[in-house]
Amino acid sequence: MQNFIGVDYFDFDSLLNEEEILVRNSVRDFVSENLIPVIEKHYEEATFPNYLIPKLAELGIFGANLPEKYGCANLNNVAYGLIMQELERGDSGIRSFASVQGALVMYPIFTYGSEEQKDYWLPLLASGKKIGCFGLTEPDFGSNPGGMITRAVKDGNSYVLNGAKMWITNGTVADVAVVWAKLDGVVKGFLVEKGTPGFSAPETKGKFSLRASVTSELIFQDVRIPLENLLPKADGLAGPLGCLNQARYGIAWGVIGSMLACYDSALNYSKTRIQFDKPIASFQIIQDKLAKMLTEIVKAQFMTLQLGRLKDAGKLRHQQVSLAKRNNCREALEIARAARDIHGANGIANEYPVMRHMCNLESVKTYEGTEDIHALIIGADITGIQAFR
Ligand code: TGC
Ligand code: FAD
Repeated sequence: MQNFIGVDYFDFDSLLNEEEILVRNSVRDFVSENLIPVIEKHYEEATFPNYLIPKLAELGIFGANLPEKYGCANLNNVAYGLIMQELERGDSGIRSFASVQGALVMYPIFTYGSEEQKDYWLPLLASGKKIGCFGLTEPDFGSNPGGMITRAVKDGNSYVLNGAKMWITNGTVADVAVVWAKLDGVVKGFLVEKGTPGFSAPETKGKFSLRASVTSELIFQDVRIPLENLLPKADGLAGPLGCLNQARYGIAWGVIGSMLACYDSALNYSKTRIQFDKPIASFQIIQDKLAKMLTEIVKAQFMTLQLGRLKDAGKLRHQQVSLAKRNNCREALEIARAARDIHGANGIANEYPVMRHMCNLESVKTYEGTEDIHALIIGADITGIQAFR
């Protein structure tokens, strides 16, 4: 298979160090060789390519920006972001898998966990021997997770959990769920292991989006877990929201991968598709669409790189993450829609990746905070007036 080139219209690569380029290129090759040849089949059959998990672990993808002490790659946040970009060029489902494992399961254990929890879980999760999920959203509380109903009550040497979570990536296949529930009215994080009596995680069927990704409900009926399964350092809604910053950061990079895949497909298609005796790429309207796509890719690349540099410098504010997540998801969808249009009827066929990316991006725009919620986060920051309620 021919190597994927990507977009480097403004010599973006000159702003990356050797390690960042090496990491990006190895994940890029991995995706070209191992994921792209099989992804359409998985998408059609609504299955996740489980057999790639050990290979992803070998590449150091899970929790790639966490310390080596726990079996992680200890990469900087730009290299981490480039990994997300390359995975999502293949499919948002595989990036989602890596996002959840690293940013939403390993990160909270690393940040809020006890030494015992870190020593036990992080190497298992980094090596892909165990899979995790993150349960925040509930049937009646999505954008407003602070209203959650799921409760934990202390009873002797246990906490007893009751409630339900919905739309949980990897829920059915996870060995451990990071579950957010109220204990005496305060949001706390709990580790709930697969097989704990009263805990079930049925798969959500019938999705038109993120089909190559497992999505589930989590149900807790008098689920008794030991006291040491509480994440001791998470206190209040800021706990789960802190994890979301990590995942939203990864998404801001990830969707650039979808942009690259759609743009690449549209550009190639337009040069070979003949109408009115000429390639459609020779028509001004098509060129305008391609120019707009390229422009948004270049803008997203620079904004997101600076986001990563701020994160590495410890200066990143969560409102900046919201701005990038919101912008990049919206523009990725616009690019996917324009690419779909340029492919004409072929744009709806699985011979090309654009419709799959387009459908995936509808979820990516919604999860980790909808476009409108991120507008309100930015709005509150710049006006000082909170408009959620
Ligand atoms: P609010 O009063 O604003 O904040 C409560 C406390 O949290 C602090 N805080 C943050 N801390 C860290 N990072 C952030 N981004 C934070 N945002 C707020 C805040 O300072 C406060 O701290 P303290 O110490 O004063 O208590 O909370 P609110 O109830 O008004 O809600 C704010 C809002 C709406 C922005 C928030 O609830 C929100 O972000 N809603 C969107 C929900 C969301 O994004 N859910 C995602 C679920 S996980 C998911 O989708 C995974 S997809 C996985 C995949 O990739 O497959
Ligand atoms: P709602 O909150 O009901 O929003 C519906 C609409 O109302 C949206 O347009 C929204 O922007 C708008 N709206 C809401 N409040 C306001 C307001 N104050 N002002 C203006 N407009 C508003 N969650 C997890 O916890 N873990 C996961 O692993 C996970 N994985 C997911 C995987 C997939 C495939 C999907 C689709 C979702 C996943 N989610 C997960 C859930 C996701 O985070 C939520 O869907 C998202 O936060 C939005 O919540 P909601 O769907 O309940 O929509």
